[in-house]
Amino acid sequence: MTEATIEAYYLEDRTFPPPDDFRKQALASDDSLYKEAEADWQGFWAHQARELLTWFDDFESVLEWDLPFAKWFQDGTLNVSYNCVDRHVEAGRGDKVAYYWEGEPGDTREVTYADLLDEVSRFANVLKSLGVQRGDRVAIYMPMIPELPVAMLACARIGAPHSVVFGGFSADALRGRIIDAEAKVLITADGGWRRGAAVPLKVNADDALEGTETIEHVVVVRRTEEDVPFTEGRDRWWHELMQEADADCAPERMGAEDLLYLLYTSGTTAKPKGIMHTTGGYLTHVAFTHKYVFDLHPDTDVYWCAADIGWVTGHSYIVYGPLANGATSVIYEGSPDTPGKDRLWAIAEKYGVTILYTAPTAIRTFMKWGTEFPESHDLSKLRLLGSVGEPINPEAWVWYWQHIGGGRCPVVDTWWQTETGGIMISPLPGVTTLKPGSATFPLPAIGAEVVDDNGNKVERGGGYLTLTRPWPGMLRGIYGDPERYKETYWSRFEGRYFAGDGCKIDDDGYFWLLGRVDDVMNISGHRVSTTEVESSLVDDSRVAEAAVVGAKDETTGQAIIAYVTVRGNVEATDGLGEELRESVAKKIGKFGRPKTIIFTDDLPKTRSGKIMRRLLKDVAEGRDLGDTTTLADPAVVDEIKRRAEQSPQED
Ligand code: 7RM
Repeated sequence: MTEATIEAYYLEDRTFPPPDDFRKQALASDDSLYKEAEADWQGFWAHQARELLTWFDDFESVLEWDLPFAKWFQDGTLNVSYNCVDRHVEAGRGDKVAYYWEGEPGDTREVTYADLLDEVSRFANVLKSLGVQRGDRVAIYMPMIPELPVAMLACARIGAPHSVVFGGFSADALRGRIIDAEAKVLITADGGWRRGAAVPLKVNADDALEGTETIEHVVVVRRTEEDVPFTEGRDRWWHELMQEADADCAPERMGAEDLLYLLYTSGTTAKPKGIMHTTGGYLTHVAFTHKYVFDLHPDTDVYWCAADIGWVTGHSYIVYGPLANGATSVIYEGSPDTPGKDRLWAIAEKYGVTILYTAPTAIRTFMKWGTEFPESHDLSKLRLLGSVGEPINPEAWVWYWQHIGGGRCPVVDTWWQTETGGIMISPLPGVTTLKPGSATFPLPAIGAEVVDDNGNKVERGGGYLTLTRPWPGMLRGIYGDPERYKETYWSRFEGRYFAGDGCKIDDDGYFWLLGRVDDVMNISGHRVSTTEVESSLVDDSRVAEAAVVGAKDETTGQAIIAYVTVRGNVEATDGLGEELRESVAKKIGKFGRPKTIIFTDDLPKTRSGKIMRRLLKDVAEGRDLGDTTTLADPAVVDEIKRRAEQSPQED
């Protein structure tokens, strides 16, 4: 199929029903899950909890809901590491591969469920020997190596909540999180490989620990084998401790509502929020969604979520969901362009990946690099694709479907948040007819509605996304700050969880996520979504990526400033800028026409790949830049500032 045909499909507003052969083998191929959930949504979750998990003590209480505080399966007991590891070994699946791991330099490891049981048990004993007790918090700051899930599961085994801090975060960010959680032990590594260079994790960790008072020991995995500073008494090598450790460690009987982990996420203030996730409900939610959204056939699928475990996507869909379901997954340590821009496709081919879950920003980067990279590998084993992290523009969706999925794989666009714990709005690939760019419908048992400024339900049209019922994976609060929890999520609309996302419901009832509401612009009284403008810019096949901000403007309130990167062999001329402005005006209306288009080689992104519009807004409004420490590549902003000064402005 040619590019021109794809464009034509998009213009036709084509929909994608599940392909027949996909539907025939799918776990869900009709509306029965939705029906069961609608008849009794609490009963539905209780059923899933019992079907998908192994409980030490069954629960009687399904839900205690004292808005906004939920308790799921309160009186049940279970252990997350037992559910993710032991029971698969006990069922005779010890030799099954849990993780095919590949390091950036090309070294590989196969970790079976039996290996996991051995290592998790040993490391659980290591933690105990270092004085970690049930309820103590453990900080983890590691590269994407198998020891990372082992460390998380070992914490879960002994009932010590973990707080994983993404390895790309700075020493300052790590320090703040350790202080807030009052962590007792820190687990890290000498370093990790990224674009051929060693990320100095241990050096950062030492820096972070200056000014913290609670850490008693630091456990260090040897990965890059570079010399690192070592503090006698406090610091211990992982491999030495593991050698001495006993390989038997009985999993703790945990209450369903015991804290499983904290994960810090940025809000609108400078202080990150420690999002709390607990045991039974969380594991039920991630196991259920991982099974049905990805149509997981654990005996034949090779599943790859290409996120970092340091983000919630990795917690839920690399570690807890897939392991609870006994899946075989791929983990890759490094950068997608090392040694070449085909690295992901080489890995997918090598392991026979059948399910791939990644982010729109990655997909647009692959588009920019060109189709020759995926085309140079056999991706015919792929049968399902997923997207998460931001709205996916229809053009990227169709490109992913065509050039990665070979036009045969459903694409599940999954909306959720750190706070929701697991996927909330998404297709079921054997059931749902897809529309490129829409996350489609709330999953079975999930209550999601769009409301207007006054909190009135919007049946069709745009507004704010809210969640109307508790769900088992929901955050239980913000660590140490119940007031902020109420205020942030439960005070804007009475009785509803406020997600902070704009959303439009179309004539067929499909949900279209429009980005954060803080990104909604107001141009001469017209509400324009940054996403809508971005989407129409990237519709042009010459555009690789676009980020749009509303900058203060004397006459129109806000003016639309668009930062645009073009595809490989396209020249970024003033003429192209003019054409793009006109084409947006045509698609959205004159008020949607960007005042300025600034061409740039790259966009400022957080390390999880979200575009930092706040910085772009600062540039557009000529302000000094605020905090840039969460940027993946700080050099990008200087370039953008230079380009902004040179770009023609139009009214
Ligand atoms: C999983 C994750 C949450 C925010 C959320 C949205 C945006 C995520 C989608 C999406 C449109 C999607 N957790 N978001 N997925 N927007 N469509 N499929 O990303 O806490 O880091 O971010 O991400 O704005 O509120 S997160």
